[in-house]
Amino acid sequence: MYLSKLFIPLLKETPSEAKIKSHQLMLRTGMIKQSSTGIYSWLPLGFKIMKKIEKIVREEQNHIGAQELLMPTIQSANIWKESGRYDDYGEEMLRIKDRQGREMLYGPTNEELITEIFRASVKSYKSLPQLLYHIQWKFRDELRPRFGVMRCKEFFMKDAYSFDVNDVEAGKSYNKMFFAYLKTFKRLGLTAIPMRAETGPIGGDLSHEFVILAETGESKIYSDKRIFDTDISKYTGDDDSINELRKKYGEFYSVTDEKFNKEDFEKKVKKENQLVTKGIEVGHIFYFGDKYSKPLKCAVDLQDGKKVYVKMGSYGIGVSRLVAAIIEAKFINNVMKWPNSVTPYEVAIIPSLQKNDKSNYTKAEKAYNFLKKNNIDVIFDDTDEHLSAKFKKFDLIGIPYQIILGSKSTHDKFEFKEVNGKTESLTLEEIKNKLTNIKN
Ligand code: 5CA
Repeated sequence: MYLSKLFIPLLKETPSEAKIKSHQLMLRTGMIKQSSTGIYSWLPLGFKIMKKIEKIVREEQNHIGAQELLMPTIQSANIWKESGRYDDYGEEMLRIKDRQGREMLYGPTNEELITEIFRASVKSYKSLPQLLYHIQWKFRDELRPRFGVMRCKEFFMKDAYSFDVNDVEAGKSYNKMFFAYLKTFKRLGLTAIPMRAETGPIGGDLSHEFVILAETGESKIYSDKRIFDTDISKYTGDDDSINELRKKYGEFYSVTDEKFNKEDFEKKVKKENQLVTKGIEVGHIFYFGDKYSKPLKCAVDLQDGKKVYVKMGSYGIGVSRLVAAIIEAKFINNVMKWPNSVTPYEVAIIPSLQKNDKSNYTKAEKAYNFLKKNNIDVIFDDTDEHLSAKFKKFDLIGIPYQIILGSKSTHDKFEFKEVNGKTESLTLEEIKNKLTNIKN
């Protein structure tokens, strides 16, 4: 992609309404544009990053055997009346009527709808366990939408639902998701810590929030620092190994403020290991047994002929929130660097271009064509801005590698720089090999 052709409405100034880095940066680099309070359009740069996050989330869901489906954004109020949540949910739910006067709503979450889908077809224990998920827009008429896409009204979420015959089997589904979440966040370049949390309007009595540390986070957290040393790569993902992993995490105190107990914290965590800080909730998982299956009469036949209400859990990841969360975690000293797994482009070619001398442009274009031919997703800054202005711009855009054509590049060597890392002088072939290795 030629930068001059990319639809990327860069802003020179930081918009005054943006209070945190990620919001400022997303507006300045034209990743998003506010359409109305708490509602955003995703422009090409931001959308490309979100799609890459979505792909990783999807791959890890598929990996544990979850099956993808798609449910509508607009739901009938009837199923919410059946579950009893229609009145409880309050003003966060956007309620609408269709032309026949039927009560509808824009789905804030889908426990009712998935239960309705499930009960219509599954009748026997033989079809269980089931893990179903969708990646879809959700709407919550938040009282105080803020921080851009971090807390907005319309957001993109992966939501999964598990169906099991009893608590023991349901625990296995919960653990599978727990493991898939840790792997997902690791692939996104994040350290997300599972913390015992309140269940709120979703309900149930077992729940973990997955939180990444950030000063700008809305969740206050209390934890034992040693929890950050847990290495998930040792765990294979079978039931026993995930049990071990859950136990390992269980050894360390880590809760959000609703679950905080000062006495407990001080008793269980030595002073030097106590960590009290803030974090961003990027995922949340719940186990709520038959909270929805019972009122919605979603039961299956057991082997002995008895009927049992299915035991359910639900598992969310804030896909659009993650775009902002990654920025909060990775934007250091005014320089952004996207993790390789989600970067919008793998490398940027940044030439110094003089009006009367076409040689750098020709060389840059040659490098661009060569890398593209070798399946490297590359962006070529073909604008005639001064090199220092280009660097400033790329400090914000955050492409992790740069090929710089300035005073240091020679006939067949290029200055290859890892953002916040070292600079080397490499041939095009060497650059291609390096980038291909990074990708794989
Ligand atoms: N159905 C459950 C399953 S998890 C559920 O809705 N859970 S939730 O309310 O915790 O939301 C799941 C995830 O969506 C959160 O962890 C968060 O990352 C994201 N999320 C929730 N509300 C917002 C919002 N207003 N703006 C952006 N992301 C949000």
